[in-house]
Formats: sequence, structure tokens, C-alpha cells
Amino acid sequence: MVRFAATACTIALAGMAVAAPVKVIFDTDMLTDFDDVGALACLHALADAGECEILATVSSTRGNASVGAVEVINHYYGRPDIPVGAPMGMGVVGSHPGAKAKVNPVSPLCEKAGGDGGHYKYRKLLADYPGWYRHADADDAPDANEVYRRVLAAQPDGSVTICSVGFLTNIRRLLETKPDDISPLDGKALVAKKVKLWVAMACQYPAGKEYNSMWDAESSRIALENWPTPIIFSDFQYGRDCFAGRAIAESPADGRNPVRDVFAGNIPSREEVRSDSAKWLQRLFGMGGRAAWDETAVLVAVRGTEPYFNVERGTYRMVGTDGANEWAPDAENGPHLRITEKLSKAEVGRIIDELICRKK
Ligand SMILES: [Ca+2]
Repeated sequence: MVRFAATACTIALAGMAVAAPVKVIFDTDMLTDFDDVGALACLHALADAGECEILATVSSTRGNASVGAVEVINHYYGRPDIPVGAPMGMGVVGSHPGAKAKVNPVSPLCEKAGGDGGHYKYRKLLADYPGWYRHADADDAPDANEVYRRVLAAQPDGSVTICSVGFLTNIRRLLETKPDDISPLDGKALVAKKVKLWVAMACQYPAGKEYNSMWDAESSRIALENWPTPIIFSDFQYGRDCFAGRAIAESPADGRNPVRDVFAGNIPSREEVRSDSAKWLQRLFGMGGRAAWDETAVLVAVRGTEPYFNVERGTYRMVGTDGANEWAPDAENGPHLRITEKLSKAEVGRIIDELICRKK
């Protein structure tokens, strides 16, 4: 298809040093796992290098510390005023995908294994960096719909890349927005006019249930079926054995650095990984660190697929109602691309680590 041939060309060009900064909206869950932190660190490092411009950083979860955690990292990189937002009225709420209640932002910080579960790391970030954030409770942040619409309406046509590394709740809600005083276009028309590419860390090849696409499965289905621009997936299968983050975790402390704090506090030691007889840790961590699902999506969003990744064309779609997805290969007309290994994953991990470790 001509449209996709042109897109592939644009993506390849985006990797060249002469390319204009890529305009990026970053959409993260910042909920339990912490490759989101590495991804946002990479995005800021690439912005510092003039490779991208960060238009907004929104959370796809609510009723927790996700927005505040994003703001702490934005503050660290000297961009405290980047617009933030969170979904209202639907999607994942609280400290984990199955939670029934929101996180009380003024409750005492629990022990790591306590009631905060995997969200502890983000509440700890807020406790450790007072004054670095505006929204302790994501529910107090602006509606992500308004943030998306204002940012998109203000940008040149066909200029914005959306990089989602969490649930697809905001994407679905955006598509369903109506014309308003921000734009006479409805959500789908606004996206079609302003967005050139959506890069999504979501779905599992060749079929299965993947965290980002399964926990708000209805939103994932609506988003994937109705999105009007090309989509490139960094799926579960790619990132699961592409590791990054140990470099920053093992780097010497050098002033305040929330990115280092999160990686140092959550990556098990090399010895712990080696000696885990149950192999549980080895499914989640490598000598390189944590699976770099979200960081690979940022790399694709800003630098394109070349020279790092091969791509396969097809369609990712949700099947049934329990969060399952499947990939249907279609080399000629598939509307989606999924990245596959080209450069070794170890080398991709080193490129990501170099970005995460860049000093302010
Ligand atoms: Ca994520």
C-alpha cells in the first residue's frame, strides 16, 4: 500500500541526525512494573539531544501515584511543566490492575511487601521527592482527554507520534471524544488529522494475554479497531528477553536521581538471579536488568525501526472478552507492524542503558 510505503520511508528518515525532533505524547501506566521509568528516562534523554519534543506525559491509570511519579521524573530532567493527565471514569484504578479501591495518597507508606504491592515503588518516589510533583493522586490531574485534545489541536497536521506503554484506556477515550471548544473535530477525526504514528507496547505474539492490552480489554478492542493511523507494536514477545536497567542500578549514586532510585531498588542482584533455583527471577530479569518492553517502544517512536528492528506486517486484534489477543500476518495489507529482532537484543539493551544513564 502506498500509504504504508511512505510511512516506512518517514520512519527510516526519522532515524537520521538531520531529522526534525519527533513530537511525542507519552502514555504510561506507571503502576506496578518499572520499565515505564526507563522509557520516560530514554524519552527525556532523546529530548535533551534534540531528537524529540515531549508534548505531554499522561497516565493510563487513576486513583494512584502514577501522575506524581511521572512528574517527579519530568522534574528531574528539568521539564516540570509538561502537561499531565489521567483517565476519568473508566479503566484501571488503584495499586494494581485488579484493585477495587484507589490508593489513598495521604496514607502512610506501607512496607514494600505490604498493602501497596507493586505500586509501592511509585508511592516511595513521591515520599522521597516532595515538591517535585503537583498531583499526589492521579484523580486530581487533568482529564487525559482534554490534554490529548489540546495538544493535538495545537500541532501541525500529521506531526504527532503517540507512544503508549500502558493500558489503552486513554486511546479509546480519546477516539470517543466529541467536538468541543478545543476542536470542531471528534476524537477519531482529530487523530486522523494530527497523528502520524502510534507506537504501542501491547499484545502478545502469536496469541495470548498481555498485561497492557488485557486489563482494559474493551478499551483495547475499541482502540485497535478504530485507530485511523499506522500502528507499530513492540509486543510482549520482543521485550521479554531484551534487558536494560542494571547499568543505572549499579552506577554509583551521584546526587538525587529518581530513575536510579527505582532501578536500584527493584532489580535483584546478579547473584540473586543466578541462584534462583525456581527460575522465577530469570523469567523477569536478566544480567542486563529488567525486560525493556517500554523502552523499546520509545526507541521506535523517536528513532524509528531502523537500524534496530526488523518488522512484520499484519493485524493485532482482541478476541473474545477476557483480554486475549491474536496476530494475523498479512504481508501485503496488514495495518499493523510488529518489531522483531535485527540488532541483537543485548545490543538494543546497551543502547537503552546508554540513554537511561545519561546525566542531567
Ligand atoms: Ca508500562
